[in-house]
Amino acid sequence: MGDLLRVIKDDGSTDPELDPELSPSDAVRLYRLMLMERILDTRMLALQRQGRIGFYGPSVGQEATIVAPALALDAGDWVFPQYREPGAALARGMPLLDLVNQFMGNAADAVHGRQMPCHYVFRAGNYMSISSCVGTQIPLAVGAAWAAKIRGDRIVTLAFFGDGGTSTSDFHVGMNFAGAFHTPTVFVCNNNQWAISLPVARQTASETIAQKALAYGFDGVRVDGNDALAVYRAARDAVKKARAGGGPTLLECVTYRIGPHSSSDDPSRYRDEKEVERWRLRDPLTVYRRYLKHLRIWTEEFEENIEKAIGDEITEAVRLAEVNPPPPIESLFGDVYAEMPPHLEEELEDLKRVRGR
Ligand SMILES: Cc1ncc(C[n+]2csc(CCOP(=O)(O)OP(=O)(O)O)c2C)c(N)n1
Ligand SMILES: [Mg+2]
Repeated sequence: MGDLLRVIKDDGSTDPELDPELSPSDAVRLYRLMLMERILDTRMLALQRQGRIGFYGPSVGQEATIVAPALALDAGDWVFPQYREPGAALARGMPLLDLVNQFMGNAADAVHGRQMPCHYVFRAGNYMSISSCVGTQIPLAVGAAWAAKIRGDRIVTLAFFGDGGTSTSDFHVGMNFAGAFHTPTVFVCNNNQWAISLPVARQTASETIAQKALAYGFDGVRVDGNDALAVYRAARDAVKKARAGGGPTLLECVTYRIGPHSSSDDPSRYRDEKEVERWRLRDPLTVYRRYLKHLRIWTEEFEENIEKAIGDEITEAVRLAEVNPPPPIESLFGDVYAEMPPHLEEELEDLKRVRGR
Protein backbone atom coordinates (compact mmCIF):
# COMPACT_ATOMS: atom_id res chain seq x y z
CA MET A 1 0.00 0.00 0.00
CA GLY A 2 3.02 2.25 0.45
CA ASP A 3 3.89 1.96 -3.25
CA LEU A 4 2.53 4.51 -5.67
CA LEU A 5 0.43 3.37 -8.60
CA ARG A 6 2.07 4.70 -11.77
CA VAL A 7 1.13 4.20 -15.41
CA ILE A 8 3.19 6.73 -17.43
CA LYS A 9 6.88 5.82 -17.60
CA ASP A 10 9.68 8.37 -17.84
CA ASP A 11 9.90 7.99 -21.63
CA GLY A 12 6.15 8.56 -22.07
CA SER A 13 5.34 4.93 -22.73
CA THR A 14 2.86 3.22 -20.40
CA ASP A 15 2.71 0.13 -18.25
CA PRO A 16 0.71 -2.23 -20.51
CA GLU A 17 -0.94 -3.97 -17.54
CA LEU A 18 -2.31 -0.70 -16.18
CA ASP A 19 -2.84 1.54 -19.22
CA PRO A 20 -6.55 2.49 -19.29
CA GLU A 21 -6.25 2.70 -23.10
CA LEU A 22 -8.01 5.99 -23.65
CA SER A 23 -9.14 6.76 -27.19
CA PRO A 24 -7.09 9.57 -28.80
CA SER A 25 -9.99 12.01 -28.35
CA ASP A 26 -10.39 11.12 -24.64
CA ALA A 27 -6.63 11.43 -24.17
CA VAL A 28 -6.77 14.96 -25.62
CA ARG A 29 -9.89 15.83 -23.60
CA LEU A 30 -8.10 14.97 -20.37
CA TYR A 31 -5.13 17.12 -21.37
CA ARG A 32 -7.29 20.04 -22.45
CA LEU A 33 -9.16 20.10 -19.14
CA MET A 34 -5.91 20.00 -17.15
CA LEU A 35 -4.43 22.77 -19.26
CA MET A 36 -7.66 24.79 -18.96
CA GLU A 37 -7.42 24.53 -15.18
CA ARG A 38 -3.76 25.66 -15.27
CA ILE A 39 -4.40 28.66 -17.53
CA LEU A 40 -7.62 29.56 -15.71
CA ASP A 41 -5.68 29.68 -12.43
CA THR A 42 -3.09 32.08 -13.84
CA ARG A 43 -5.75 34.34 -15.31
CA MET A 44 -8.03 34.31 -12.26
CA LEU A 45 -5.18 35.06 -9.86
CA ALA A 46 -4.27 38.01 -12.09
CA LEU A 47 -7.90 39.22 -11.98
CA GLN A 48 -7.87 38.86 -8.20
CA ARG A 49 -4.72 40.99 -7.97
CA GLN A 50 -6.43 43.62 -10.16
CA GLY A 51 -9.42 43.68 -7.80
CA ARG A 52 -11.78 42.19 -10.36
CA ILE A 53 -12.55 39.11 -8.26
CA GLY A 54 -12.41 38.98 -4.48
CA PHE A 55 -10.56 35.76 -3.75
CA TYR A 56 -9.15 32.74 -5.56
CA GLY A 57 -7.78 29.31 -4.67
CA PRO A 58 -5.40 27.97 -7.33
CA SER A 59 -4.65 24.29 -7.89
CA VAL A 60 -1.37 24.39 -9.82
CA GLY A 61 0.29 20.96 -9.68
CA GLN A 62 -2.92 19.14 -8.77
CA GLU A 63 -4.64 19.12 -12.17
CA ALA A 64 -4.34 15.34 -12.67
CA THR A 65 -5.91 14.53 -9.29
CA ILE A 66 -8.80 16.88 -10.07
CA VAL A 67 -9.72 16.20 -13.69
CA ALA A 68 -9.04 12.46 -14.02
CA PRO A 69 -11.45 11.25 -11.27
CA ALA A 70 -14.26 13.40 -12.71
CA LEU A 71 -13.76 11.82 -16.13
CA ALA A 72 -14.10 8.34 -14.62
CA LEU A 73 -17.73 9.03 -13.63
CA ASP A 74 -20.97 8.54 -15.57
CA ALA A 75 -23.37 11.44 -16.19
CA GLY A 76 -25.80 10.28 -13.46
CA ASP A 77 -23.11 10.08 -10.75
CA TRP A 78 -22.60 12.80 -8.14
CA VAL A 79 -19.59 14.89 -7.11
CA PHE A 80 -19.20 16.28 -3.58
CA PRO A 81 -16.29 18.67 -4.04
CA GLN A 82 -13.84 20.40 -1.74
CA TYR A 83 -13.01 23.88 -3.11
CA ARG A 84 -10.02 23.32 -5.37
CA GLU A 85 -11.54 21.49 -8.33
CA PRO A 86 -12.83 23.81 -11.08
CA GLY A 87 -11.46 21.30 -13.63
CA ALA A 88 -13.82 18.67 -12.24
CA ALA A 89 -16.80 21.01 -12.59
CA LEU A 90 -15.80 21.73 -16.20
CA ALA A 91 -15.41 17.99 -16.80
CA ARG A 92 -19.00 17.59 -15.57
CA GLY A 93 -20.08 20.02 -18.28
CA MET A 94 -20.23 23.27 -16.31
CA PRO A 95 -19.99 26.18 -18.78
CA LEU A 96 -16.85 28.25 -18.21
CA LEU A 97 -18.96 31.41 -18.14
CA ASP A 98 -21.01 30.06 -15.20
CA LEU A 99 -17.79 29.44 -13.32
CA VAL A 100 -16.45 32.95 -13.96
CA ASN A 101 -19.83 34.48 -13.04
CA GLN A 102 -19.54 32.69 -9.69
CA PHE A 103 -15.97 33.94 -9.15
CA MET A 104 -17.33 37.46 -9.69
CA GLY A 105 -20.50 36.93 -7.62
CA ASN A 106 -22.58 38.81 -10.17
CA ALA A 107 -26.29 38.70 -11.05
CA ALA A 108 -25.77 35.66 -13.30
CA ASP A 109 -24.07 33.67 -10.52
CA ALA A 110 -26.23 30.64 -9.64
CA VAL A 111 -25.75 31.41 -5.92
CA HIS A 112 -26.40 35.18 -6.29
CA GLY A 113 -23.04 36.21 -4.83
CA ARG A 114 -23.88 34.69 -1.46
CA GLN A 115 -20.94 32.29 -1.45
CA MET A 116 -17.23 33.09 -1.45
CA PRO A 117 -15.57 33.06 -4.87
CA CYS A 118 -14.59 29.47 -5.82
CA HIS A 119 -17.67 28.03 -4.09
CA TYR A 120 -19.63 27.14 -7.18
CA VAL A 121 -22.40 24.64 -7.83
CA PHE A 122 -23.46 22.98 -11.06
CA ARG A 123 -26.81 21.36 -10.60
CA ALA A 124 -27.17 19.92 -14.11
CA GLY A 125 -23.90 18.02 -13.64
CA ASN A 126 -24.78 16.70 -10.15
CA TYR A 127 -21.96 18.85 -8.81
CA MET A 128 -22.86 19.79 -5.25
CA SER A 129 -22.54 23.24 -3.77
CA ILE A 130 -19.29 23.78 -1.91
CA SER A 131 -19.00 24.36 1.81
CA SER A 132 -15.93 26.14 3.17
CA CYS A 133 -16.02 23.99 6.29
CA VAL A 134 -13.34 21.38 5.71
CA GLY A 135 -14.60 17.78 5.48
CA THR A 136 -18.34 18.43 5.58
CA GLN A 137 -18.84 17.10 2.05
CA ILE A 138 -17.61 13.62 3.05
CA PRO A 139 -20.65 12.37 5.03
CA LEU A 140 -22.92 14.03 2.46
CA ALA A 141 -21.35 11.90 -0.29
CA VAL A 142 -21.82 8.79 1.83
CA GLY A 143 -25.41 9.65 2.71
CA ALA A 144 -26.31 10.27 -0.93
CA ALA A 145 -24.69 6.96 -1.90
CA TRP A 146 -26.62 5.15 0.82
CA ALA A 147 -29.89 6.74 -0.33
CA ALA A 148 -29.14 5.64 -3.90
CA LYS A 149 -28.43 2.13 -2.69
CA ILE A 150 -31.75 1.96 -0.82
CA ARG A 151 -33.60 3.26 -3.88
CA GLY A 152 -31.83 0.86 -6.18
CA ASP A 153 -30.24 3.65 -8.28
CA ARG A 154 -26.98 2.41 -9.75
CA ILE A 155 -25.10 5.61 -9.15
CA VAL A 156 -21.76 6.34 -7.55
CA THR A 157 -20.85 9.35 -5.43
CA LEU A 158 -17.37 10.82 -5.33
CA ALA A 159 -16.00 13.03 -2.58
CA PHE A 160 -12.92 15.19 -3.03
CA PHE A 161 -11.00 16.34 0.05
CA GLY A 162 -7.47 17.22 1.10
CA ASP A 163 -4.93 15.73 3.47
CA GLY A 164 -6.13 18.22 6.07
CA GLY A 165 -9.67 16.98 5.57
CA THR A 166 -8.63 13.54 6.89
CA SER A 167 -8.20 15.05 10.38
CA THR A 168 -11.84 16.07 10.62
CA SER A 169 -14.42 14.03 12.45
CA ASP A 170 -16.52 14.13 9.27
CA PHE A 171 -13.87 12.09 7.46
CA HIS A 172 -13.94 9.32 10.07
CA VAL A 173 -17.74 9.32 10.36
CA GLY A 174 -18.09 9.15 6.58
CA MET A 175 -15.48 6.42 6.14
CA ASN A 176 -16.96 4.30 8.94
CA PHE A 177 -20.49 4.61 7.65
CA ALA A 178 -19.39 3.86 4.08
CA GLY A 179 -17.59 0.71 5.23
CA ALA A 180 -20.37 -0.50 7.50
CA PHE A 181 -23.14 0.18 4.96
CA HIS A 182 -21.03 -0.76 1.95
CA THR A 183 -21.99 2.41 0.08
CA PRO A 184 -21.05 3.11 -3.56
CA THR A 185 -18.66 5.93 -2.69
CA VAL A 186 -15.24 6.85 -4.04
CA PHE A 187 -13.16 8.95 -1.67
CA VAL A 188 -10.50 11.01 -3.46
CA CYS A 189 -7.95 12.52 -1.10
CA ASN A 190 -5.77 15.10 -2.80
CA ASN A 191 -2.73 14.75 -0.58
CA ASN A 192 -0.97 17.93 -1.64
CA GLN A 193 1.36 17.79 1.41
CA TRP A 194 -0.01 20.96 3.01
CA ALA A 195 -3.12 22.19 4.79
CA ILE A 196 -2.45 25.92 4.47
CA SER A 197 0.77 26.11 6.54
CA LEU A 198 0.56 22.69 8.23
CA PRO A 199 2.64 19.92 6.60
CA VAL A 200 1.07 16.47 6.24
CA ALA A 201 3.60 14.98 8.68
CA ARG A 202 1.92 17.05 11.42
CA GLN A 203 -1.54 16.01 10.23
CA THR A 204 -1.36 12.29 10.98
CA ALA A 205 0.93 9.65 12.50
CA SER A 206 -0.12 7.14 9.82
CA GLU A 207 2.53 6.29 7.26
CA THR A 208 0.00 6.80 4.47
CA ILE A 209 -3.52 8.14 4.17
CA ALA A 210 -4.56 5.19 1.99
CA GLN A 211 -3.94 2.77 4.85
CA LYS A 212 -6.70 4.41 6.90
CA ALA A 213 -9.22 2.61 4.64
CA LEU A 214 -8.12 -0.75 6.05
CA ALA A 215 -9.46 0.14 9.49
CA TYR A 216 -12.86 0.88 7.97
CA GLY A 217 -12.93 -2.41 6.07
CA PHE A 218 -12.33 -1.39 2.48
CA ASP A 219 -9.54 -0.81 -0.02
CA GLY A 220 -7.17 2.13 0.00
CA VAL A 221 -5.02 2.80 -3.05
CA ARG A 222 -2.01 5.09 -3.12
CA VAL A 223 -1.64 6.73 -6.49
CA ASP A 224 0.94 9.00 -8.08
CA GLY A 225 -1.30 12.05 -8.16
CA ASN A 226 0.83 13.68 -10.85
CA ASP A 227 0.27 10.81 -13.30
CA ALA A 228 -3.16 11.50 -14.81
CA LEU A 229 -3.44 8.02 -16.31
CA ALA A 230 -2.73 6.39 -12.94
CA VAL A 231 -5.36 8.56 -11.25
CA TYR A 232 -7.83 7.82 -14.05
CA ARG A 233 -7.15 4.09 -13.88
CA ALA A 234 -7.54 3.95 -10.09
CA ALA A 235 -10.69 6.08 -10.15
CA ARG A 236 -12.23 4.09 -13.01
CA ASP A 237 -11.62 0.80 -11.16
CA ALA A 238 -13.06 2.22 -7.93
CA VAL A 239 -16.15 3.59 -9.74
CA LYS A 240 -16.71 0.28 -11.50
CA LYS A 241 -16.38 -1.65 -8.25
CA ALA A 242 -18.77 0.70 -6.43
CA ARG A 243 -21.35 0.47 -9.21
CA ALA A 244 -21.18 -3.32 -9.17
CA GLY A 245 -21.99 -3.37 -5.42
CA GLY A 246 -18.38 -3.82 -4.29
CA GLY A 247 -18.51 -0.91 -1.83
CA PRO A 248 -16.28 2.11 -1.25
CA THR A 249 -12.62 2.82 -2.04
CA LEU A 250 -10.25 5.46 -0.71
CA LEU A 251 -7.78 6.85 -3.24
CA GLU A 252 -4.84 8.78 -1.86
CA CYS A 253 -3.49 10.87 -4.73
CA VAL A 254 0.00 11.95 -3.74
CA THR A 255 0.66 15.36 -5.22
CA TYR A 256 1.83 18.84 -4.27
CA ARG A 257 0.30 22.29 -3.93
CA ILE A 258 2.75 24.30 -6.04
CA GLY A 259 1.00 27.61 -5.48
CA PRO A 260 -0.31 29.39 -2.40
CA HIS A 261 -3.27 28.02 -0.44
CA SER A 262 -5.27 30.95 -1.77
CA SER A 263 -4.85 34.50 -3.01
CA SER A 264 -4.61 35.49 0.68
CA ASP A 265 -1.63 33.24 1.46
CA ASP A 266 2.15 33.69 1.22
CA PRO A 267 3.76 30.23 1.41
CA SER A 268 7.31 31.66 1.46
CA ARG A 269 6.65 32.35 5.15
CA TYR A 270 6.39 28.68 6.07
CA ARG A 271 7.99 26.42 3.45
CA ASP A 272 11.25 26.01 1.59
CA GLU A 273 11.16 27.01 -2.07
CA LYS A 274 13.56 24.10 -2.82
CA GLU A 275 10.77 21.66 -1.95
CA VAL A 276 8.51 23.39 -4.49
CA GLU A 277 11.24 23.23 -7.15
CA ARG A 278 11.64 19.47 -6.61
CA TRP A 279 7.91 18.91 -7.17
CA ARG A 280 7.87 21.14 -10.24
CA LEU A 281 10.02 18.48 -11.93
CA ARG A 282 7.03 16.14 -11.73
CA ASP A 283 4.51 18.66 -13.04
CA PRO A 284 1.44 16.59 -14.05
CA LEU A 285 1.19 18.46 -17.36
CA THR A 286 4.82 17.67 -18.24
CA VAL A 287 4.32 14.01 -17.33
CA TYR A 288 1.18 13.82 -19.46
CA ARG A 289 2.77 15.68 -22.39
CA ARG A 290 5.43 12.93 -22.54
CA TYR A 291 2.63 10.39 -22.94
CA LEU A 292 0.89 12.44 -25.65
CA LYS A 293 4.21 12.81 -27.43
CA HIS A 294 4.70 9.07 -27.27
CA LEU A 295 1.28 8.70 -28.90
CA ARG A 296 2.43 11.19 -31.56
CA ILE A 297 -0.37 13.58 -30.61
CA TRP A 298 1.68 16.28 -28.91
CA THR A 299 3.72 18.71 -31.00
CA GLU A 300 4.65 22.32 -30.39
CA GLU A 301 2.03 23.36 -32.88
CA PHE A 302 -0.61 21.29 -31.08
CA GLU A 303 0.37 23.03 -27.84
CA GLU A 304 0.26 26.51 -29.37
CA ASN A 305 -3.17 25.89 -30.86
CA ILE A 306 -4.70 24.45 -27.73
CA GLU A 307 -3.24 27.17 -25.47
CA LYS A 308 -4.55 29.87 -27.79
CA ALA A 309 -8.01 28.31 -27.97
CA ILE A 310 -8.20 28.04 -24.16
CA GLY A 311 -6.87 31.58 -23.68
CA ASP A 312 -9.49 32.96 -26.09
CA GLU A 313 -12.25 31.02 -24.35
CA ILE A 314 -11.29 32.50 -20.98
CA THR A 315 -10.97 36.03 -22.38
CA GLU A 316 -14.47 35.76 -23.83
CA ALA A 317 -15.93 34.33 -20.58
CA VAL A 318 -14.37 37.17 -18.56
CA ARG A 319 -15.66 39.75 -21.03
CA LEU A 320 -19.20 38.38 -20.84
CA ALA A 321 -19.11 37.96 -17.05
CA GLU A 322 -17.95 41.53 -16.48
CA VAL A 323 -20.94 42.86 -18.40
CA ASN A 324 -23.24 41.33 -15.78
CA PRO A 325 -24.32 43.71 -13.00
CA PRO A 326 -24.09 42.84 -9.30
CA PRO A 327 -26.99 40.75 -7.94
CA PRO A 328 -30.12 42.89 -7.38
CA ILE A 329 -30.59 43.99 -3.79
CA GLU A 330 -33.88 42.01 -3.60
CA SER A 331 -31.90 38.80 -3.97
CA LEU A 332 -30.70 39.27 -0.38
CA PHE A 333 -34.20 38.41 0.75
CA GLY A 334 -35.00 35.65 -1.69
CA ASP A 335 -34.91 31.86 -1.65
CA VAL A 336 -36.13 31.50 1.93
CA TYR A 337 -39.91 31.90 1.78
CA ALA A 338 -42.23 31.13 -1.16
CA GLU A 339 -43.76 34.56 -0.57
CA MET A 340 -41.94 37.36 1.16
CA PRO A 341 -43.39 37.90 4.68
CA PRO A 342 -44.33 41.49 5.68
CA HIS A 343 -41.39 41.99 8.07
CA LEU A 344 -38.92 41.23 5.25
CA GLU A 345 -40.82 43.46 2.86
CA GLU A 346 -40.45 46.23 5.40
CA GLU A 347 -36.71 45.58 5.74
CA LEU A 348 -36.32 45.62 1.97
CA GLU A 349 -38.12 48.98 1.77
CA ASP A 350 -35.88 50.36 4.55
CA LEU A 351 -32.79 49.13 2.76
CA LYS A 352 -33.87 50.75 -0.50
CA ARG A 353 -34.56 54.03 1.30
CA VAL A 354 -31.16 53.98 3.02
CA ARG A 355 -29.50 53.27 -0.32
CA GLY A 356 -31.39 56.17 -1.86
CA ARG A 357 -33.61 54.30 -4.31
C1 LIG B 1 -13.66 22.92 9.82
C2 LIG B 1 -12.68 23.92 9.28
N1 LIG B 1 -11.53 24.14 9.95
C3 LIG B 1 -10.64 25.03 9.46
C4 LIG B 1 -10.88 25.70 8.29
C5 LIG B 1 -9.85 26.69 7.72
N2 LIG B 1 -9.24 26.02 6.56
C6 LIG B 1 -9.65 26.30 5.29
S1 LIG B 1 -8.82 25.39 4.17
C7 LIG B 1 -7.89 24.65 5.35
C8 LIG B 1 -6.83 23.65 4.97
C9 LIG B 1 -7.37 22.41 4.39
O1 LIG B 1 -6.30 21.62 3.95
P1 LIG B 1 -6.52 20.35 3.06
O2 LIG B 1 -7.70 19.59 3.54
O3 LIG B 1 -5.22 19.63 2.99
O4 LIG B 1 -6.92 20.94 1.64
P2 LIG B 1 -6.05 21.85 0.64
O5 LIG B 1 -6.37 23.27 0.95
O6 LIG B 1 -4.62 21.51 0.85
O7 LIG B 1 -6.52 21.48 -0.73
C10 LIG B 1 -8.23 25.11 6.62
C11 LIG B 1 -7.58 24.64 7.86
C12 LIG B 1 -12.09 25.45 7.64
N3 LIG B 1 -12.41 26.06 6.50
N4 LIG B 1 -12.98 24.54 8.14
MG1 LIG C 1 -3.78 19.75 1.55
